[in-house]
Amino acid sequence: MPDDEIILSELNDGDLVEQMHDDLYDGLKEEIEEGVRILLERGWEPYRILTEALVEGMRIVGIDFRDGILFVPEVLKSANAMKGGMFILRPLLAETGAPRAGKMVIGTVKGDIHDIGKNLVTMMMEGAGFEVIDLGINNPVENYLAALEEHEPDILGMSALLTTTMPYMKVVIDTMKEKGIRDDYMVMVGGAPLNEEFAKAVGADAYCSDAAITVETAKELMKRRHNLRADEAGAA
Ligand code: B1M
Repeated sequence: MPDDEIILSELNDGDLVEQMHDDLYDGLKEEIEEGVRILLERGWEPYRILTEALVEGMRIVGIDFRDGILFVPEVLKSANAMKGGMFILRPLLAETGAPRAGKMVIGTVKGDIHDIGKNLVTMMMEGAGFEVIDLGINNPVENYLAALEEHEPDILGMSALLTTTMPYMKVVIDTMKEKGIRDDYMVMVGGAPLNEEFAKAVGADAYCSDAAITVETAKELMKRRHNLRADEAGAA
């Protein structure tokens, strides 16, 4: 073993998390998986590992990608390492045994292949007791419509990470309107370049800035929908 090799298990929590940011940057999947396991053994909550070690590390990768220091092949390796860590955390985040809170169909829009954020949202929603049907990436409007018909969810979620693909959300919502099914679902949208204003402009019910807020918002919308239906039933 070379003298300068870092033994992850010998680092204190702070140094380990920093080392994981570096390892994510370098796309070292096995090291990320080991780091996640060590933090779990030390009693860290899965959600804390996700946010402080993985999401924060990916934020740093994003800055250097933007600034032309990292390029697509390197960022793909980082994404792969991140997915390795997420794979370990996924069942733990879903392990709440909560009753079914609702059903959501989610997918990244046409032309867009970013899926890390969407996968995180899926994990957190499942953890909160939602059934989630994940359509994956690069979804044309037909995929969304077919999934709505097949799965009859309460919520349609759409993700977009590019300013060039985010307008496609309006195509999906407008098509739902044309078909007279828009109001049958709650539409939630998210992705780094979006904001509240955009969500309103495309006709979505809610903008979600991160996975935890997505869960809160979904619960809130489900409650509202439930109350509305109870009122309608009472009035009938
Ligand atoms: Co891309 N990329 N990328 N990329 N990439 C960004 C988005 C970019 C901001 C980088 C930059 O310049 N700083 C930039 C977009 C610029 C713009 O549009 N203004 C960009 C670009 C330009 C590109 C390419 C065009 C590069 C090229 O080829 N020249 C290309 C496009 C490919 C395509 O999609 N057609 C491209 C490719 C790639 C990779 C394939 C290399 C890889 C994706 C791998 C993968 O996803 N499997 C990649 C990555 C990894 C990134 C960055 C670095 C990280 C994205 C990420 O995973 N973030 C990203 C920079 C950045 O965003 N900082 C960047 C971590 C994730 C946890 O956060 O996705 O925001 P996020 O998700 C959050 C919230 O947004 C929210 O909750 C999530 C969890 O908290 N959320 C939702 C997301 N979706 C939601 C849906 C919901 C609710 C909440 O529904 C209800």
